[in-house]
Amino acid sequence: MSLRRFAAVAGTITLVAAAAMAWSLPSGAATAQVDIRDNQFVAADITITAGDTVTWTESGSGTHSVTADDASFDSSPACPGTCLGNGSVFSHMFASPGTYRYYCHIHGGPDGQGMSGTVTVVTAATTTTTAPTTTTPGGTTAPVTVAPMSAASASPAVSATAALTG
Ligand SMILES: [Cu+2]
Repeated sequence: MSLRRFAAVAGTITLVAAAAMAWSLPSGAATAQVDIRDNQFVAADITITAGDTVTWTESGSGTHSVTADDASFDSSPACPGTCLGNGSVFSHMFASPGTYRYYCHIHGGPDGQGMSGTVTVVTAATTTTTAPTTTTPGGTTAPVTVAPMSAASASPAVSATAALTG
């Protein structure tokens, strides 16, 4: 493969990857980070925009969970038992505005007890967004058309239909 050909292929792959990302993520979606320590969430209270994702990463050495008061998400439903540990990552996308309290099964509880935190989700700013345009290099975009059978060859199909409805 020549260098020029390689560059063209690499460029196409980059375009496809960019298109895929634009397709899967809401416009302007961001990711907020929260640190899970022994025994607190840092920052405990964060504010994000609807559609954003929060990623919790444990830097502590104990066992913890990220559990919503309203059960809308739970990193570790079986905790205590199976919990997050050092290096564990948990993510949740918040689609709707509101205030979401969460806590650790082991060191906290609902309503802000002990090891707990709050995610405040505000409405996304109103922006005019255009649908992402995707290109499929080498792909077929034309609809599949089926040629009608000629009258001469239609009789087997007719008998098949009769068998189905009979
Ligand atoms: Cu904990």
